[in-house]
Amino acid sequence: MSKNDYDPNSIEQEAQDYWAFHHTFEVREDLNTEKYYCLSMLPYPSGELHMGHVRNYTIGDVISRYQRMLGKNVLQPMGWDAFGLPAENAAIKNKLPPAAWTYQNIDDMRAQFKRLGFAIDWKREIATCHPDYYRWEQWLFVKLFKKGMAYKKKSFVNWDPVDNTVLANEQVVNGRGWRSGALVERKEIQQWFLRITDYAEELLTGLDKLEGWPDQVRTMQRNWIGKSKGIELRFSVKEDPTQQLTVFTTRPDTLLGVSYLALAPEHPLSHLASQEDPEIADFIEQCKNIKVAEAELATMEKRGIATSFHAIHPITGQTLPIYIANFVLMEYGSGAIMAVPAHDQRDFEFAQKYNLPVKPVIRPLTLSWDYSKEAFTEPGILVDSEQFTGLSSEEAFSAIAAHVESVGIGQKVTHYRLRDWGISRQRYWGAPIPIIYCDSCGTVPVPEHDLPVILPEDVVPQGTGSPLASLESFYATTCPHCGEPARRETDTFDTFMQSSWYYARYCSFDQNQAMLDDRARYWTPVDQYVGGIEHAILHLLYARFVHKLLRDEEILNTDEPFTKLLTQGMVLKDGAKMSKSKGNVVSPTAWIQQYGADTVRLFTIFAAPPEQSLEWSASGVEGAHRFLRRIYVFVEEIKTALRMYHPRDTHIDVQQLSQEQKDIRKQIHSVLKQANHDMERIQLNTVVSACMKLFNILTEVPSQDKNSVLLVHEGISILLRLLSPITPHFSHHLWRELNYGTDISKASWPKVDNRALKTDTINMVVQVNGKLRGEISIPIDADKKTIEETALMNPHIQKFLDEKQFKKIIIVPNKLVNIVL
Ligand code: ANZ
Ligand code: ZN
Repeated sequence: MSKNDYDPNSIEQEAQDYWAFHHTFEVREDLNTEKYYCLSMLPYPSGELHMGHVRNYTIGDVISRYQRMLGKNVLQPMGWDAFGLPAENAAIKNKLPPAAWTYQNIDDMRAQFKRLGFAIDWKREIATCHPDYYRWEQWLFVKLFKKGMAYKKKSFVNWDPVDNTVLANEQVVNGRGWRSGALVERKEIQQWFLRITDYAEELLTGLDKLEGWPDQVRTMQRNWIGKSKGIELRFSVKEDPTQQLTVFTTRPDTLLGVSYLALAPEHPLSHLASQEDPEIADFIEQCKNIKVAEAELATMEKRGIATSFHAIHPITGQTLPIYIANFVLMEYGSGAIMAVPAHDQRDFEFAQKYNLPVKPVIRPLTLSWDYSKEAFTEPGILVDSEQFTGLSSEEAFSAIAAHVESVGIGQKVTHYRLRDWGISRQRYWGAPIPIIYCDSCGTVPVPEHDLPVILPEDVVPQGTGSPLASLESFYATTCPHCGEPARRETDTFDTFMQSSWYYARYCSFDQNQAMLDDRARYWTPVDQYVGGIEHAILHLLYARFVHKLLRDEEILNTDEPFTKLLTQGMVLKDGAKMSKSKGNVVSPTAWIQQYGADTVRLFTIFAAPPEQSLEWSASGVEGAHRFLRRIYVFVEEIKTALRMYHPRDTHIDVQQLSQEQKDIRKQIHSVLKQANHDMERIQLNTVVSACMKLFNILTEVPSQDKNSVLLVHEGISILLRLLSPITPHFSHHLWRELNYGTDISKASWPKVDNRALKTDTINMVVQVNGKLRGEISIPIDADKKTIEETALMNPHIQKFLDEKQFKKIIIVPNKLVNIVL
């Protein structure tokens, strides 16, 4: 390699040393400068850098560096989502404690991240498995427990009867335990929950204001919260006048079409029915062992069993059978439904199977409907509905709701699909839940001065049972109230707990007296959040919820944590998502070694718009590298000429430029204008296209005089600054080489010179009495009087003018002059 050759490795090392030595990316709170908090979702420390990371963090880094050059006080931190299942699985395999594996991975990955040159304030780094971090989560939990926002209730888990352990959903493979192969059972155990449902309405309405979020994500969150308006209606039970059966329906307009009622298997009335009937007991038992995701409800086979109970229709007085059905969920509404087979597809399929009547009560407005084939589920006009016949579905909703309210058997209600957040995990590698159980005092939170409850880090899980539950040194303690021997909670927090407030902790990373402080109020909300679409629902919803909890504790002072959200697309290889299971993973490390970080960064930015999927391409990487090399070689060639001018002598006197040079300068600034526009809307790939265009313009400047050199001088300075967020090392090096300054990351973002965009003169057509008679050329900023005079003086026009007598002159700016005689 000759001395003039582009050598990314040494250039990148040199730039990174410079930034480290000057603490370039460490930031402080500064009330005099506009703050900008740019955050990328924190990685799980798997130990292996992959292309998804490179893409995510490069996009975040480009935004951060750009905002920095706009003069803002920019925070970009990094940390590790360090608890979780993979570490436990690795521990079982390697017979090493998860802690050792995790800390080693963090060290490896930090080095890989640093190699990419991200503008991160590394002194704020956090690892969520560190007691300094999770102690504040425990602290918050205790506060929430005392307020009643955290509570315990029974809920189902996947139980492996051979390994005697609770399995995470991803450890259940085809209904069997991943290690033992045993059929997984559903088991009900006590677990901790946070009352996110108290915030359902605010979480929903808040989405309207999040205009900086993709619509897709907002829609997904709306659907997840699932607000439904309907009525709750009580049916009397014929056989037992002490019983009333409450159903929830969103379609009170279909009330006259009810042909049976159906209960969830866990419903109390189902339980009552099972006591006298072993077949019913058996059916309920079978339902218990089938775990249904909500999405499967629509497609799975509808099964049920009749009870001996009947309900009385509140309007017709008719007797309706009561079934137990596998598609009715205990956790939604009231756990019981009024079934209308003519207008609900699930009810229809069930009715077909068990020979129950289908009674149409809603007719479509126009088309005709074959009610024996499938349910008609749209709104329409009521038929066969007594006094409500002839109403529209909408009118009937109000009329029937009013009716049931007036006779005292029901009322309007709103339900949310959102459930409270289950935060207990029966796992070892997580933050301990700070609760103590005492035989006399009950459930006691760990007092603040005893926090953190530290997770022992030297445990190697075996995959059977819960390690903490059999670790006496952990669970044996004394009651904070009465001092008697007591037992610690051995469940740990869901890892979503850690990722729902880390963005705030970066601001107060070294605070050991409180969870957060003024610095968190200064930096939050995050101005730009960048991460994967796979977090569209849970992570983002939990973080929004915890932000509101912190606001209500007066720890934070805004409503939402993330003002803008960018969800970057996937990285594909040959059209398929890069993933270990597909065996098509391209490791970025070797590519970085061969071509340098800047090339890999440039490739990931150029190959696709940030939100779309990116197809990995070796030739694309080579192309990116060639582009940088061409710039490098070009700069080497013109270096001597450019260096003759000190930056303060490089002012271009526009008046002195030739027409050709003016045209070139116009091209440079119109490319810059487009690049700035795209940068602002984070359309980063076309910023790179702009850089390519700009470079081509510069290579074609005919170099004759001082002004040509100055033009190239200006153009290269723009080019390096446009590129610097994307290829920071490369730009840093050449910026210094050309004596533009010492640190391009502190240079100001290039501004468009609007004068350069203007053409000096424009042509206007001249009409006399509406007829085209000539054309004039006038200065672009000419005033009305000048235009009029130029038109009137024009020899072609003059011959049409009658002794300069005219009635008026109409001017259409930049277009035409009409002289009316
Ligand atoms: C009668 C009816 C007639 C219904 C009709 C729908 C259409 P969303 O909109 O999702 O809230 N339902 C109520 N509780 C249920 C439960 N625990 N498990 C399963 N299904 C339940 O859905 C509300 C509708 O889902 C309710 O309105 C009820 O069926 C059913 F033509 O009542 B509907
Ligand atoms: Zn006690």
